[in-house]
Amino acid sequence: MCGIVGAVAQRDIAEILLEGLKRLEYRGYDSAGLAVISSSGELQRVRCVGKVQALRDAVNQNPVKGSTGIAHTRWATHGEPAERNAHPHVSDYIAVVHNGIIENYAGLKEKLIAQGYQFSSETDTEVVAHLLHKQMTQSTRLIDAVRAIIPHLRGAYGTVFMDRRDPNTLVVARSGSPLVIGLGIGENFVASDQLALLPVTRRFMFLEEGDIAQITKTTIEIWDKTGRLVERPVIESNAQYDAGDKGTYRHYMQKEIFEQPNAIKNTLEGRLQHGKVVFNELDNAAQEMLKQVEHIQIVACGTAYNAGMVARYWFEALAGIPCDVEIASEFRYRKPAHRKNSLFITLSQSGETADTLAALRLSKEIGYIGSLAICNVAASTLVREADLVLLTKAGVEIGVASTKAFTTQLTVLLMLVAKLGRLNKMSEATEQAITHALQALPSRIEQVLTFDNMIEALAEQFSDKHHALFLGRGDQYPIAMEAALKLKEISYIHAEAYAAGELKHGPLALIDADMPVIVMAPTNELLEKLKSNIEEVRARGGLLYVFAEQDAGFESDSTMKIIALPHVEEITAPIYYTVPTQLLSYHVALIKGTDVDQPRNLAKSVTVE
Ligand code: HGA
Repeated sequence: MCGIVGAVAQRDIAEILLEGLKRLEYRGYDSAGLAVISSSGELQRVRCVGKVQALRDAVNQNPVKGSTGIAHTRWATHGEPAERNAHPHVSDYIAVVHNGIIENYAGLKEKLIAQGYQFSSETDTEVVAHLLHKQMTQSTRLIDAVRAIIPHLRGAYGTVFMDRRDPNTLVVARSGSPLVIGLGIGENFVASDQLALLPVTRRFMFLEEGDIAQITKTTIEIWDKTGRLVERPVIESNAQYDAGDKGTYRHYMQKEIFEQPNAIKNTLEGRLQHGKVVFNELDNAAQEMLKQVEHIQIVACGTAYNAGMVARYWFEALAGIPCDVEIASEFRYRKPAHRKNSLFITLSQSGETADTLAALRLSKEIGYIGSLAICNVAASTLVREADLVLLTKAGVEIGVASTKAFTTQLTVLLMLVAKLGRLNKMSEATEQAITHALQALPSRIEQVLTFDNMIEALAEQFSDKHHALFLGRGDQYPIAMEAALKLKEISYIHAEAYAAGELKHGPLALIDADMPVIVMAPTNELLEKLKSNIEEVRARGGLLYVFAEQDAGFESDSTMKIIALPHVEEITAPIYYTVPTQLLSYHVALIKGTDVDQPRNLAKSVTVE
């Protein structure tokens, strides 16, 4: 989602701000802007709709100079993407950038208008700028004014404030939206994501919920939510990010699809030993707690939710542990009932997903036996707040449509199934079957990636379609859901997923030659049932595309195209069958000419609810 970069330095910082925003581009946004205080105390603001490159062009036309400034990429929540709504928002000498939503902005706006403030945007953010300006008439220091207005703001936000009359100071506040301070020598920085600041520093302080900080060139003071002056640890980051690093690939998404064998290898490394799953990060106390688990509640959003849905089949079938899965935005407002000895599992690539974080916080009130986060970002809020953490080692995922994060989440989940299963009543033989299948998985995925050309040719047949139906049974049903989501996200084709047995209860009415039906048909005990469902579609003139094993007994003809894949172990088939559907969505999107890495209206790391 939107990105924040700020700097208080001893050099011109326009280029640092622009480069920082560029590095946050992958998160998805619709407009961008910056404000820099000049040496004579002027506020120079440049904003535009569109990409950071457009902002850079505008800055080249209207150069800004100065050593203190703030910048922002906006993903609109209140007010259309337009220059007037782009951040920073200004109230006389105050400038503000903001991630998140001020939920009570309407009431505040009404009062401010009654007091004579004029609004030039439809955003909730502009309310904060005017409110702070009003408060500045009673406070001498920016920090005092910020502390005075924060209790009046409801919602989730990460905010950076600047006063052009005090060009040596930035004030930042975090409540529900991440902020990190980057430490330099004689200069300091702030951003919503450390990746933005890697060209200028590797030393970071991560703000915690409710923190307010005052940053100058040489000092950093942080107050926690109780108003106490606190120290936050300085972390040396080894994060990697090279904006130009697509190698020979056309898109980050394509690169990330092809990185999956390695991402899975890294995620497995050191965790499979002699046919057993070993999580060194879970200490004795954690193991004792896991022994008590009688039920699992998984909560996540989007692709991560689909991963949770696959895990439900695994937890129940392989480990014998009842498991429920729920979308975080539903769970958090549903007043869920308490369950005895239930483990609360959250999944999130970024670890900053607002709804998932809120669900995790709610789980602590409900009284789960403990919480466990599966996440790709070690320095994220989710990782800090969960009792137990299992990291995926996918590496930075830039494409908005998640690929390697999904398959590595599934990899960790399957290891967890083995771990919890063994603490329950799973046999050693089942654990060995799981570890064996996981060990073989990277090379299996390498094999399936060689089908890229064939799937590229297949994609031609989808690009003029407006709808598509994905079918699966058992643990392939959530893979059909993920495949449909991927096609929607990047090709803008309307796609739905159904459990194949559900077809005759409604969706069969949709079948005609314009509705391609894609079937996930690995060899397993449900294959015969699935074949009957396929016949139901054929009998009604449907056009089928079936992903199956070479010897599954299917033959291509004019109504059915078989994509015959090499053999894979049954347990890991959901992970393996995901890959060709990722390639299919990618190639359809290429043919349609969409923005594959930053699809319209979408953002990575969904930090608003
Ligand atoms: N609500 C603000 C900021 C939006 C945001 O944080 N998006 O991720 C706006 O609409 O400008």
